[in-house]
Amino acid sequence: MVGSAVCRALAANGFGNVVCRTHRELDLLDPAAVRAFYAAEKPDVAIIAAARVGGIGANSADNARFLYENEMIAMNTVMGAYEAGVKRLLFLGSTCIYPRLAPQPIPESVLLTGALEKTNEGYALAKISGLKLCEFLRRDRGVTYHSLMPTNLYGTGDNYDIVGGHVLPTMIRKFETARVNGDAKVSLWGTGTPLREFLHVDDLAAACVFMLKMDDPPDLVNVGSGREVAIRELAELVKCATGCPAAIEWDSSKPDGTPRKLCDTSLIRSLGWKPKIELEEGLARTVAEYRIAVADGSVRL
Ligand code: GFB
Repeated sequence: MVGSAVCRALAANGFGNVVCRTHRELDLLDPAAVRAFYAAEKPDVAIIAAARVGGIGANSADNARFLYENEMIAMNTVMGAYEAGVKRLLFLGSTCIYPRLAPQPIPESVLLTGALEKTNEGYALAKISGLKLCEFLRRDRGVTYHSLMPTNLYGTGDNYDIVGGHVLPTMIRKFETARVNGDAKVSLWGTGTPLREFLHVDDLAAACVFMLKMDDPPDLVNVGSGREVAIRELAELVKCATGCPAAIEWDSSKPDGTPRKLCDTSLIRSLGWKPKIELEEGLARTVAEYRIAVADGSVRL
């Protein structure tokens, strides 16, 4: 989802010579394959959008896999770029790198000041390693490697897996399925009280291009919409966007995760960037895209 959005944004900004690799074309867990890719393509800039990602269900069921795969991807792609002489690199992480009980909104400065949220500790640790590797290479070896930490993302090309997906696409699928089947109830996870922030992936892609155009960007920059939404409120928004009349049931045997995760975006805003896609607008677009994908059988699961 993120890689494709970044490619679209680069093309829209006139960057014609973009080399992309899908998961099938290049296994980022394989250091030799990554080295060979850099040696063959000799990019001026690398953007690390690839990751093993998933929602609270996927993360909490297999923290080992999220740690191992994301650590390998980060080490291979960042160190591989450095060894191949790439001078500029943008590493993408996630705001789950911050302490579970961080002050809200979460400033970049609270990194590593407290314990992480257990449900996605593996993913967070791998992303912290990646951003630290960028920071060390920049400080000690003179390359411009920097990181963006996006809040919860959604939009074009998302994964709609019911068990492993993130909350927003999962809700779209649940409400759409209930609408089409005429089901009376939709079952959602947790208590509905946690607060989350959602950013459309095209806004993130625009932020990536913006940061890459800066000569001397900060090491670590948050990117979010600045709007906090309770999971219950999100459920009502998705219910409304899909036009599904079903009642909502909360399954409190499922985890809530971190209670609140709103990132402080004052740094990126002070640099001159702000998001453009309001949640209601992005949701309407995403539901329309989901319906097209269902109709043509291309929904990513
Ligand atoms: O997007 P999500 O799965 O992950 O959202 P996190 C989880 C929140 O939505 C929890 C509630 O409070 C869930 O209880 N929820 C309600 C649901 N219904 C559902 C449902 O049907 N499916 C899902 N998945 N959740 C992720 C991390 O954390 O955030 C990742 O696990 C990553 O590592 C990502 O950092 C940005 O927001 O809790």
